[in-house]
Amino acid sequence: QHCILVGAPMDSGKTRKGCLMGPDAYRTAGLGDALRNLGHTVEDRGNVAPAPFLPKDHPKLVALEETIAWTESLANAAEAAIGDGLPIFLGGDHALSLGTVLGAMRHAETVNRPLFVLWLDAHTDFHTPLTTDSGNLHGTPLGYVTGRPDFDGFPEIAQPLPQENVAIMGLRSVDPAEREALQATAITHVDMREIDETGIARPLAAFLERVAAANGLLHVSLDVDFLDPAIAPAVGTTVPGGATVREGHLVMEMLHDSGLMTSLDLVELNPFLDERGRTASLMVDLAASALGRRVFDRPTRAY
Ligand code: DIR
Ligand code: MN
Ligand code: MN
Ligand code: MN
Repeated sequence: QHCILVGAPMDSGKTRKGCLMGPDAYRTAGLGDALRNLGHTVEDRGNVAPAPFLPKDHPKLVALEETIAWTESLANAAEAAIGDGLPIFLGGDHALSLGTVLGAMRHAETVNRPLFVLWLDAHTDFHTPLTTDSGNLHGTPLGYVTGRPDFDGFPEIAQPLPQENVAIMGLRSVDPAEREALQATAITHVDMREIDETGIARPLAAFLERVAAANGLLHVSLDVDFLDPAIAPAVGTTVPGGATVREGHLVMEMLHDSGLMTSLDLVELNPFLDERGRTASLMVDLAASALGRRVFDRPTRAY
């Protein structure tokens, strides 16, 4: 495959700084070579910059104008890259997915195929600018792309992502307003208890079967805090009880075997909080698994 690295040093989705160092941490941890060693071609498009913006103070929301500006530029970069190969967006905080998923939606519309989104996260990121308590817009991308209201100033969502096309896995920190809104939707939500009880392979296979049956495109958004903080400490919003190294790799290996993934976000890495690059290296290893690194081959799955 042709892998396209797109740096998104976005740090405006929350107050704690450091995610702007993420793209260079992934490059330093050897993401490009890892993909080349798997036989892929790799093109690094460098880092995206936000569209011009004028910062204003807002009573609640953090860096609203900057986040809107990033959404505009990232949607354009994402739409272009998805047409040229398999883009890997190097975050940057999770607010970057406001733009990358929007770009993927535009591309899907152009090629007339449905887009599906797999969200690997401790959190649902289903807030609107009105329901967020923290004011951190990294908690809103799934609300935005599914067409929730009150995203004033952001690019218009012409055709929202259908709720049935979204699955969130790894959940263990859901704000009350998000829980109530999410439960009224058809969004698949898999919490850590379900993963404990059935394993992650079962709900993931069920979702991948739906993507395949619809001939869908699949955007995967991997938040570092999907993983347990004991193995992935370099994230501002750690929540204990997350996915293990093996659960993370199993998801990525199944994604590879499915052949369905068409774009990937690596988000919320804060290298300032890392321990000698161990979280960056784990994220690179997970991306490699998603692109075909394996111990032994498996028979190709039906989906
Ligand atoms: C929290 C944290 N729900 C918020 N969200 C995070 O600020 O809205 N998402 N960290 O990944
Ligand atoms: Mn997130
Ligand atoms: Mn999270
Ligand atoms: Mn429910």
